[in-house]
Amino acid sequence: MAIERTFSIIKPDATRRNLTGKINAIFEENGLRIVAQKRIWMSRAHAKEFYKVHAARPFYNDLVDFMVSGPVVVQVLEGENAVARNRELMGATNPANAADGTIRKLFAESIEANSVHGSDSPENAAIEIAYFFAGNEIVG
Ligand code: IDP
Ligand code: MG
Repeated sequence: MAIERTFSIIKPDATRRNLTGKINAIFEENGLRIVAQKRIWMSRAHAKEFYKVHAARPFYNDLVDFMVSGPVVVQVLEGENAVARNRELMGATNPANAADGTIRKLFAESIEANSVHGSDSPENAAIEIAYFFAGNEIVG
């Protein structure tokens, strides 16, 4: 299986509760390497652009408010089948539906404040990585 990269965000609900290390440990214990990482406070314009695919959804404005409510940790994760592997580790969007042991089952507060973002395809991973990181910030 090919080595792949995916884009991840540790969301404001998780940074607020000081969970960055616990979430990173789950990635590292499950074969994903953190090959880029920085803690940032997203601007509203940046958050709106990042989630523009959801602009027509009723939760869009609340989601943008939430994503700028505190710092986030943006990351590039690398490993075999990293996009799908990370989605497995994250669990379902709604923590009520997330499998035991997943990050969202363990840590999410709600369907909105669900602790992590992960790219949903290799194509989107490439777009999202380029949106937050320069090439020389990613060191495998
Ligand atoms: P995903 O993060 O599991 O890929 P998406 O459908 O892409 O889920 O939604 C993006 C984000 O929007 C979710 O992670 C969550 O924070 C928020 N969200 C999704 N659905 C709802 C909802 O029904 N109510 C409130 N927020 C939602
Ligand atoms: Mg998504």
